[in-house]
Amino acid sequence: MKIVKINERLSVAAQPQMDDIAGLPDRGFANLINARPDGEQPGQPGSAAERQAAESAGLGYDFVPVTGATITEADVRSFGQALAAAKGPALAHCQGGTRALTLFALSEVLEGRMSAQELPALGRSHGFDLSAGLRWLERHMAQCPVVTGFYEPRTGSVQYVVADPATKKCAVIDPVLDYDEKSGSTGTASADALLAHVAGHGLEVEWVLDTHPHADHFSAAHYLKGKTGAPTAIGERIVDVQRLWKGIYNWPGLRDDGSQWDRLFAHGERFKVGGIEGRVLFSPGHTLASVTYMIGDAAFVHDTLFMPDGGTARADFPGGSARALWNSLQGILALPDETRLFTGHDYRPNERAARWESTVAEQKRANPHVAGQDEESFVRLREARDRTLPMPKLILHALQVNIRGGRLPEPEDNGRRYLKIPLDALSGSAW
Ligand SMILES: N[C@@H](CCC(=O)N[C@@H](CS)C(=O)NCC(=O)O)C(=O)O
Ligand SMILES: [Fe+2]
Repeated sequence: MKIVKINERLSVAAQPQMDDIAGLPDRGFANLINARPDGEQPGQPGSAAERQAAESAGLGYDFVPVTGATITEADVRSFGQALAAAKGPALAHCQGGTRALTLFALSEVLEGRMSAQELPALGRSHGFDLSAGLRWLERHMAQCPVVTGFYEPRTGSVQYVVADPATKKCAVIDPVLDYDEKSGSTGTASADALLAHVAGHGLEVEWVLDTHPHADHFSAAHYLKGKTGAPTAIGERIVDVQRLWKGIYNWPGLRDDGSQWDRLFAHGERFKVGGIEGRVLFSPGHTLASVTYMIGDAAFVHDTLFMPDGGTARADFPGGSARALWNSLQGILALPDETRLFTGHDYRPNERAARWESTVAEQKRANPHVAGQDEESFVRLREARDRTLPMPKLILHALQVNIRGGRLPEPEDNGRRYLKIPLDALSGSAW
């Protein structure tokens, strides 16, 4: 059996036979890693026999079966973990050795110990062709935006910068314009922190996206469009929200055609952040217009699912519906298990540190608003909880700004801007 030494910790080989395995400890190996699915070829020993031979020779044994076309990030991580946990030098094999070396190289790149550009040379220097591994990395990177969350503690909101590392293009999602209702002051510190991040990382803003017209803070979309020139967008059903609140505010002059945004997204519409594919899922319930932005493997689910220990968003604002929210949750939970979910708020249950990233699998397992619930039990639970919640402190302040894309009211003849607060328009009073 030809063994190719890659480094002190790893060698790779083609398929070993039983007596090769028995001899591995004498050749200095402590572990055997099998990257080959069972039953690829007649006469192949298979993982059960290999494991038995390895264990009777005193070797550790790991089985990480892949084919060239089916390598996943979990496979790459498993291979890296097997190698890291090996008690001494490991021998990894597949049929000819290429998959074993590919898994190693991909794991080194994902762990940041090697760059993708070094793959071909690593392969060549050991007599392997790693070009399929390089293509895997390119595909993988095209699917994985770098997501930076910015927690805004006054309203528990999470703003995001979502970047394509290959092109340095990014989207900003749900930016916050600061507002202190006691003094009536507005400010841009939260939005400026996003701009500083963008500048510091050499990024270019391609989109300023809102997931829904927020009821608890002002959107900084209009401010950021002014600063970056990037187009703004929101879900197309914003027009329904405009019509609803146009009545509540008695505001005949409000344009209710969504023209305050550069683009209105319909369910299923696609867009790009650099080279990464974006897709829009209509996810109403919290509001009539809510959308989830799916960018590569990351879904910005805003006020649908919070972190698992925070349950779900409320559904009792004008136009809200617990039943619609349940349906939207089903659409999100039908995404692949490993999809990264980024929430729109975190209210820090039990005063834990703020958190905003989960996965579909984690939500299905650990969020009590979805695990073990059905539509009826969820609607009962959601509506019962909503009856206990006072209206958000800023709902009447925020909606008149956010249904115009984050524009403050026009100044009056003295140059000052004023908000308009309808009295006795909403239920949910604090007493
Ligand atoms: N206390 C907050 C409440 C904000 C609020 O109602 N947040 C919405 C999202 S915009 C929510 O779903 N809250 C769920 C909850 O409070 O349990 C405020 O006054 O601003
Ligand atoms: Fe919200």
